[in-house]
Amino acid sequence: MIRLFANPDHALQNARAELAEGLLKPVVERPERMVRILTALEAARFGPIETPADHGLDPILALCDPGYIDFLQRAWALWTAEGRGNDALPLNWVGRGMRRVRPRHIDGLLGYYSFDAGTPITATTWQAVYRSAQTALSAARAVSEGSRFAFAGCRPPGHHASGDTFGGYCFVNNAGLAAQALRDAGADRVAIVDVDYHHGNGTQTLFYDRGDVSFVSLHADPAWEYPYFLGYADETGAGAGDGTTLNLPLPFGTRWDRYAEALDRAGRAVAAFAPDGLVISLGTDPHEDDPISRFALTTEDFGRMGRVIGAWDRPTCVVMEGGYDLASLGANVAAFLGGLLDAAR
Ligand code: SP5
Ligand code: ZN
Repeated sequence: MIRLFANPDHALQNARAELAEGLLKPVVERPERMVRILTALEAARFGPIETPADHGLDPILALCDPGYIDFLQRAWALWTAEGRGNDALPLNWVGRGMRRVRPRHIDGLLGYYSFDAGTPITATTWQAVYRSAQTALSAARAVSEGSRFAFAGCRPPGHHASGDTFGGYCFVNNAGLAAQALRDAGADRVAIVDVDYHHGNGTQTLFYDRGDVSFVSLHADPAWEYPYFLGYADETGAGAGDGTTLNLPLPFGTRWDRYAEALDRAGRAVAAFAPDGLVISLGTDPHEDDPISRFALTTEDFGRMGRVIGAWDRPTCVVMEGGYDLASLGANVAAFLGGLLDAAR
């Protein structure tokens, strides 16, 4: 049994352009993505798509820096106060030898709280971010109340955002909120497994020194791929979290055979951690047709992935991350969730 959650306000994140290859290009993280996903889920008849409840700001403030959340809420007003009507993007960052101070001007604040120029803030971004967070919290609640599986149709995605930094189309870490919600509802240990093509740097950062939430990620080698500055195999956790982070970087061109080996390693790590709950950061950007990615998984492989993860036999909250090929996106998500359900039969 799986419960599905999504909020129409996802469409309020509808930005124009991101900086890529030296040009402002049309964003790839678009509202049409969620339309495709929900259409496919309805066609697959997994069950009704529920509107998430409002769990308020407290769970967000418990995981994130309140100064950062205040910035997200006020950024558009500060931006338009400068007489600007176009989407907001950062263009300055702290460099070596400079000070990580919190500036007052919006251009300084955008740089202070971000790590790329591909994640625009619009007039309605905060509303979409807030509802996306509530979607993850509602899916986690469904799992903690006994549903074996839940799916959070989150948009914007979250895994690149830490508690105080946006980037990679992400603002608030939805998977992290779900993991913390499972903890708060009584799970002693929660494992997050991230299968998005890109390393979930924000999630890793949030839980790096915690022993109660493990983070395992399969992703393109950051030496060659975004986000470049985290996700290497020698990052294994710190302090109480020593040994609870596992990064499995994979080469361009990775197909199911190689992916399955890494997923098997992830499964052994999850089994050793013995979590009471599992959060999957689901990106479908490992698909062979993804426009910004360089793995070669097929729609059938997402079904295989779901069956493997379902066989890990844990209460599981699936949180949507990336995946940008509109033609295969819905089928990939449906195949993954179908695989989970097959494994639990
Ligand atoms: C959630 C998620 O998947 N975020 C990904 C953010 C990636 N942003 C950088 C994209 C760089 C695109 N370069 C494309 C070159 C292909 N022509
Ligand atoms: Zn991704």
